[in-house]
Amino acid sequence: PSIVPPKDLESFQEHLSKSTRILALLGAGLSASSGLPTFRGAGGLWRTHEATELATPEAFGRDPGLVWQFYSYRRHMALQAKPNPAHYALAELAKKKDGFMTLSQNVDGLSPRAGHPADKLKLLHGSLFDVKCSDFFCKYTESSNYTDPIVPALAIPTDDADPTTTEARKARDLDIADENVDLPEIDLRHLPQCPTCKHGLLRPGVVWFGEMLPTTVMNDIANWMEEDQKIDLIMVIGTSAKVYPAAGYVDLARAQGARVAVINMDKNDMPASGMYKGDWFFQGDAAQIVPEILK
Ligand code: BJW
Ligand code: ZN
Repeated sequence: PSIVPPKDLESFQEHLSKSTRILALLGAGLSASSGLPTFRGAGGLWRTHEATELATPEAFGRDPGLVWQFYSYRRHMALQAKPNPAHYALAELAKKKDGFMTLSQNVDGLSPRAGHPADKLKLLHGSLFDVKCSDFFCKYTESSNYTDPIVPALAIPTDDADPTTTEARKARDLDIADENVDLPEIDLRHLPQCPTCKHGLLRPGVVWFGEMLPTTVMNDIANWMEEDQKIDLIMVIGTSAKVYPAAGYVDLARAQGARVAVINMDKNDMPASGMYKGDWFFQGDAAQIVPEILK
């Protein structure tokens, strides 16, 4: 059954069909239905740690073993997860519309796996499957590394459960996120090592707090958004829209004429600048709403 008010659906779809330049800004809520946790609120805890506190250069500097176990777990979960109907609906729209661009804060690889055209998908915060050297002066990077675990020391600790049954497999997968399960101490030498400089630790190719977003990504977006060009619509999907510069694209798009459509589970999670006349707020699970409004 539809959970979208028919009047809103009608006016949104009419605007969408007339729109020639469209942005989609994606956040963790898009992948929530695929079983991947969000950052803030419920689910934002990993063991006893706030996810946002592990996503920092300081945390990696202090305890690279802990941070790698967090990311190794997330790589594993993302590889097990499947794109949901919203990922597919966005990928289809991107293929159909010329003036379309997706700005994704997600690092889980689900949009690419749903077939989203790569030239219309900008990964603002990198990818769990990119890896780079943590030495500032070393330029080593690697993309599309799907090895799970990335090194043997990061294998999820096995318990006594029988690994041949699905239930046991599930229990095993979730083990390391449970704070009651002991986290193994990992010797630094057993963490991923840089093959180029031979002394740096490798780190996930994601953007942590205080770090710059990839320059090429920022430039591509700036070019697409060139000031004098009109933007008709920005869809803000499953994001708390609190992290900058990502959240700032809503206002930049608005300044170029865009109407804003928010798709979020929580009616309080709207862009910082609030809602304007002519905007839409579709409340609910993105995996259900996005395919419905893009139909
Ligand atoms: C559902 C749902 C369902 C749930 N259906 N919906 C200007 C002002 C103030 C501060 C700053 C500023 N400019 C820069 C800053 C500092 C900082 C920042 O923004 N801080 C704010 C928190 C205030 N920004 C940075 O540091 C950025 N870098 C930078 O600015 O560099 C320049 C610079 C350098 C040096 C000095 C100064 C400037 C980098 C930001 C990098 C963010 N990185 C992370 C981790 C990525 C790696 C990883 O995945 O581990 O990115 S943090 C985390 O937040 C992750 C996310 O992409 C990002 C956004 O989170 P998201 O996706 O919105 O998730 P949630 O959990 O917040 O929200 C989920 C939403 O879904 C909720 O609304 C739910 O209701 C909803 N939902 N289920 C629909 N089924
Ligand atoms: Zn290196």
